[in-house]
Amino acid sequence: MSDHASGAQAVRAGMTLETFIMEGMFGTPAATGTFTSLLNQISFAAKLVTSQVRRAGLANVLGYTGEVNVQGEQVMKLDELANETLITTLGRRGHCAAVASEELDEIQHMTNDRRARYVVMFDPLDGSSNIDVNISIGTIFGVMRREGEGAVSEADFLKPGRELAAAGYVIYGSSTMLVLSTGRERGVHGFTYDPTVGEFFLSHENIRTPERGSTFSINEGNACRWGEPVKRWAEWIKAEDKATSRPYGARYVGTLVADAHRTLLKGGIFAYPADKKSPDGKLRLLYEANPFAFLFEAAGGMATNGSDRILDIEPKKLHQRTALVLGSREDVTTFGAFMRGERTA
Ligand code: P6P
Repeated sequence: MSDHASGAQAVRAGMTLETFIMEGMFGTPAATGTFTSLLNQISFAAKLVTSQVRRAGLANVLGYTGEVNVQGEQVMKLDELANETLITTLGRRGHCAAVASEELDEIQHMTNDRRARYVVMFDPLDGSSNIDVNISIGTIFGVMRREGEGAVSEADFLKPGRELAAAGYVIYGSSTMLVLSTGRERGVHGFTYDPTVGEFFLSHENIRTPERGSTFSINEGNACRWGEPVKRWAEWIKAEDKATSRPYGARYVGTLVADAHRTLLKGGIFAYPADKKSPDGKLRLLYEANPFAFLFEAAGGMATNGSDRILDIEPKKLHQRTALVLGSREDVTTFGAFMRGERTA
């Protein structure tokens, strides 16, 4: 490109998330003012949580609250703070009828106004066990459009992920980045936060997951609990074979948002399979697996529970768990072949 970007590039270079949404670049859903406004609310909540995360060590919001959440996990102060921030922000402007959160046993109603056409599910702070050691954490969210004129209920959330209107995440890493999609036809776009301006700027337009990658991401500390097919796949991917560019490199942060973000951009495979300790898988369908499955498919990648498409799973419970395999089409397809016994090496 010449020293001076052409007009179009120059305009897009300073493109904020808010402008990108307002200009309907996320496609027709954003054409309705309420959807646009809802996405901008989520962006604002991300700015507030970023500020809390970046000051956590100073603002005495590290450590445990002493409570245990519905997952049976100890609640970090920052978990609670992020949860409250999202609820308060989404409760304004009247677009969000209800929310479901990893930190709430039940859905929380936000308004009785039937004009509120959306519900939002989220994990307010994923990877919170990593907060105290300054490892990347994140927020994961999905937006579902309500059907019909009835009162909002849990049924509005218990729909397959393929019906999501939008999904995204915020990763609080070396920089804060918000990644968002309203579906395959409109792509996946990343916006990096500039704290000196207080805005998210378009930094990764039209993210595409490579057809195949070179890293695998799984907690090998669970290997003794895996089924035989997963063990065979793990041995295969670590074996020396130049013709098929193996072994793959091992990468595992232990925060879904971080491992999934790297895999979305660079390709490869992330897997949290079911095992003897977590027979239904560990990760949550509604606010962890579905949003990432939506993003990976929109970026040309793939997301299964090992064999079946995540986005086709019919949810039965708000906090139900699932096995989750995300990544490059070729790598996830190979994993599935091992799981179905079609491959043993
Ligand atoms: P394990 C973090 O606690 C989390 O919910 C996800 O962010 C992450 O992918 C997973 O659990 C890590 O679990 O068992 O490997 O520590």
